[in-house]
Formats: sequence, structure tokens, C-alpha cells
Amino acid sequence: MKTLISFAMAATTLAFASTASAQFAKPEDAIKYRKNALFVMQQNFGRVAAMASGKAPFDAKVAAESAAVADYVAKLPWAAFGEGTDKGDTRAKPEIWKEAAKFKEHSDKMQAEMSKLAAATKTGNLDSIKAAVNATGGTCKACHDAYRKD
Ligand code: ASC
Repeated sequence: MKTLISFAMAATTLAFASTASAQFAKPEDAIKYRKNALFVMQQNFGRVAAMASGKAPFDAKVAAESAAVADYVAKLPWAAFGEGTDKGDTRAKPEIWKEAAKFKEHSDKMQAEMSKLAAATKTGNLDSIKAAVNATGGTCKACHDAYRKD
């Protein structure tokens, strides 16, 4: 009995672990998940970008907090681009599923630049933040140009 319970618990843990990383009940859920993650990321990145361009007053603490959130959330959307999630309420181009390696290169690049931005905000140096915002924004644009409709 004890063995059965621990087996059941281990199975449950495994099920939750894979649910959290890559499985969604419905394709619509995956699409919603990745769009919401990208939205939260953009809101936080955009806050820092507004400071970098002088559109918002520079607040080092808010910049660092926002960049840290963007850096973490940047890891999330990619698990939600699984097979069968190419159709529905999405602007994702079908090429994403035909050129998975290239798409991953874009997402890896963005995550790397976002991490550099988070590091730059920790120094509080506005010039390095500006450079990192431009580099990160460039990776957003490159991927949108290649893989997003309109
Ligand atoms: C943003 C946003 C993007 C990028 C891009 C940078 O804030 O939503 O897609 O920056 O505009 O060129």
C-alpha cells in the first residue's frame, strides 16, 4: 500500500512537471499562454525601453525589477509553440513549425539579450541599459519580421 501511494505520488509529480513545461489542455490554451507571456514580457521590457529613450523618467529600481521580470518571462512562451498550435487566434506564421531550429535561434538570441539587459539594469548605468535595450529590441523585431504576420 505504502509503495502504491508513493508510486501514485511520483506519477502525479511527473504529470505536473510535464504539464508545467509543455502540455496544454487545448491548442487555444497554448496560444493564449504564449501571447499572455509575450504581453507581460513586452510590458516590462517596454517600461525599461521608455526610460532608455527618455520617454519616462529613469528609475533604476523600477528598471531593474522590470527587466528581471522580462528576463524570467522571456523563458515561457516557447513551450507553447507545440504541434497543432499553428491555427487559431494567432499571428504566428506557419514557417515557425517548418523552421523550428531557426525559430529557436531567434528565441535563444532574444533570451540572451534580455538577460544582458537585466544585468545592465543592475549596474544602474543608463548608457549600458540603452545599448542593451537596443540589442534586445532588435531581436524582437527580427523574429517578428520573419515569423509574425503583419
Ligand atoms: C517592443 C515591442 C517590440 C519591440 C520592437 C523593437 O517594445 O513590442 O516588438 O520592442 O518594437 O524594435
